[in-house]
Amino acid sequence: MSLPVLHIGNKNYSSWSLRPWLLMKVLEIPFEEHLIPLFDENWDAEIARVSPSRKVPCLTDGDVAVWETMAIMEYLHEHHPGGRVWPENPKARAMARCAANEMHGGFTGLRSAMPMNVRKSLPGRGHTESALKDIARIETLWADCRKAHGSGGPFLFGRFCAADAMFAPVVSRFVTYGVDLQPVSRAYVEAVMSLPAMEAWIAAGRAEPWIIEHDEVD
Ligand SMILES: N[C@@H](CCC(=O)N[C@@H](CS)C(=O)NCC(=O)O)C(=O)O
Repeated sequence: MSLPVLHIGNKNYSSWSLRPWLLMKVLEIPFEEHLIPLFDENWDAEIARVSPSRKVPCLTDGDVAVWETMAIMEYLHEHHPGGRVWPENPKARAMARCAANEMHGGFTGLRSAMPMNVRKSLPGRGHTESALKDIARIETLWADCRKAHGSGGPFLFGRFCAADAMFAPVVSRFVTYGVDLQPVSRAYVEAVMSLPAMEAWIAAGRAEPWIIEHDEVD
């Protein structure tokens, strides 16, 4: 039987692609990766072939296509039960889903002022009022998750789960833009950045030749 295929965009820029990719790597869920460089000359034809929404990420598993990041997380949860994608504890699981969905639907101030760019170091850039407001909320959320359910490990709910995957691009942005953080957040950033899969994604992003002007704040 063939492996599911995760269709992703450029590793330097595609924050949505990083999320399911990292989750599957950390949880050792086997998959093949298909990278389509965003907006290059083959983009329109390639993305139309694999993703109904014409966006990445999209997971194809046989004749099933799953697009939208949160839908991919839930699909993986159904196919890999046992408290790996979401925490096993129901209270922790509810909070993890809230945190992940808050990330999915929000923090637009941060996302527009500090686009993910793993190969750059831009300390002090992008610190707009709305980005700082989002950052304050993220720090509170991370601290609440760690305090309530984080005793079993260094991640939001102890062991790495989908909520951590959702925040991995935020972690990367905090590093790129030199965001000043509380000690709890700093320790969490360190834990995510030290994941071998995160290091591998960043190394691959740094090696990419493509530049998307729109995502370059300098
Ligand atoms: N809501 C979508 C967002 C996906 C998304 O915006 N992906 C970007 C790349 S990071 C994309 O494919 N952009 C192409 C386009 O907008 O045409 C999700 O959760 O997966």
